[in-house]
Amino acid sequence: MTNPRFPRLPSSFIWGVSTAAYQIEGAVNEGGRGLSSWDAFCAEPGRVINGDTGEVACDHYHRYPEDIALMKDLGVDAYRFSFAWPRIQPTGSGPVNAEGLAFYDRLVDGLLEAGITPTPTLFHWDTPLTLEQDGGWLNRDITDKFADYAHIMGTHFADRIPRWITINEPVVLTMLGYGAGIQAPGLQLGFGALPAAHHQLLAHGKAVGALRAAGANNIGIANNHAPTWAASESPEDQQAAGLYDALANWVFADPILLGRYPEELAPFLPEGAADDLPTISTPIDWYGINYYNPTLVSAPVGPGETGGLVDGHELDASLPFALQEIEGYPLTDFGWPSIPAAFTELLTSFTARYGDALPPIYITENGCAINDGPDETGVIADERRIDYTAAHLAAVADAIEAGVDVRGYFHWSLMDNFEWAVGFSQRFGLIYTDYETQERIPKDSFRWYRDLIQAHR
Ligand code: PNW
Repeated sequence: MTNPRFPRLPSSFIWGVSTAAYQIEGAVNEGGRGLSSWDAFCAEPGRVINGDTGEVACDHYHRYPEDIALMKDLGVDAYRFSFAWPRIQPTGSGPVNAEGLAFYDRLVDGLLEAGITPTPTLFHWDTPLTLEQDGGWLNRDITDKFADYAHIMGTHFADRIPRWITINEPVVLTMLGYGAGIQAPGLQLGFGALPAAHHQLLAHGKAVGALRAAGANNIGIANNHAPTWAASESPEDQQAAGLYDALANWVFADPILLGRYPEELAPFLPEGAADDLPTISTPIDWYGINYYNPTLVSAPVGPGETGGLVDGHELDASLPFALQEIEGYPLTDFGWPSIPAAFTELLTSFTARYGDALPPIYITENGCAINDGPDETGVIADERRIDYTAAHLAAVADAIEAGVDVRGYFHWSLMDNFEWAVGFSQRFGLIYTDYETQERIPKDSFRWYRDLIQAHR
């Protein structure tokens, strides 16, 4: 590896970019789309920074041809996006909304024409509002509804879509959506959120079966993983970190890859959860990892202090662990530390933990918020995004050299978009989005990524 800005990956490596429906599409009231949990959450005062919503976002629903052209110019092999369930079934069950399917027909056909492999996620957090009002992911009924939806999509697209993702980051929806109340649906159930994890895992397993029954193949999940670092060697910190690790990582991976739950979390799962493990562990073809940064965990802090901060929100001080700031590393503009070595550590830990039970890995997300805008000449010199991404790709190359089977990388994100509870304040894109004019401006990192992909051809 001679040039640190040009890490070497295998020549067969798949290069991609990622987005999600609610973060880019806009057009929330068009094409017969039903409302989602996020439409309702954004409408609650004080939930999202600046009162931002996904109502317009990047207007991708109308501008997708331009976005496909940009991806073609970028030279990616594959595009990871998500289907909005409420566009397909406006209330989450029942007849298909033909206009919703037609939008994804146009998108998928446009991608194929541009030589880009569509890699859709069936669910990236935009729960149909009707289902959310019925308990959402806390209600087991959603798992069969999700399987029906998966079957609809599989039947319609199996012949055109060669790689599928069931669910995005059940950990984040569980912890931030149902546990800490930072994202939709905004519930603060603490460990009481774990049924939402179980139902997402069960929905995943049922969807794998439904997709295959519909003729779709090459199916994975996109799970967020963060190495858990204990704040010290003390038994208290070690124990707190172990519990957090089970909660943030292994409860979402062990059931799928090993067909079992981490023991310490069993008391928080719905009764009979173990009976669902055979469905949850339906074999998958590959495993998707979203990586951003590790987490530093200590035992609960003293009275009056909080359980730590997540993106500026205080966690409940009664939790049996506390999140600590990681010091000594460069920070992205979101305040997340950049620690590429922890990415290698994460990937090798997967091989060590799962051995032969681990299918090939794809990195389904990795990226950083760097909020630079255009200078006087219109150039966006986001050197720090190039540094972050190059270093994290080098970390992937290190993991491959250490024997981890990583097949591809989807950068988060193609373009600046609606970053959930922090609205438009954080910019993760290779392309700058001007939210006034909807102009897209490729950043320096876009040209760097294009050159990097070219160099591997
Ligand atoms: C992921 N955390 O979310 C999501 O899949 C994307 O939709 C999102 O835009 C991207 O990462 C950037 O945030 C995460 O608190 C949200 O560790 C929170 C965390 C990690 C990932």
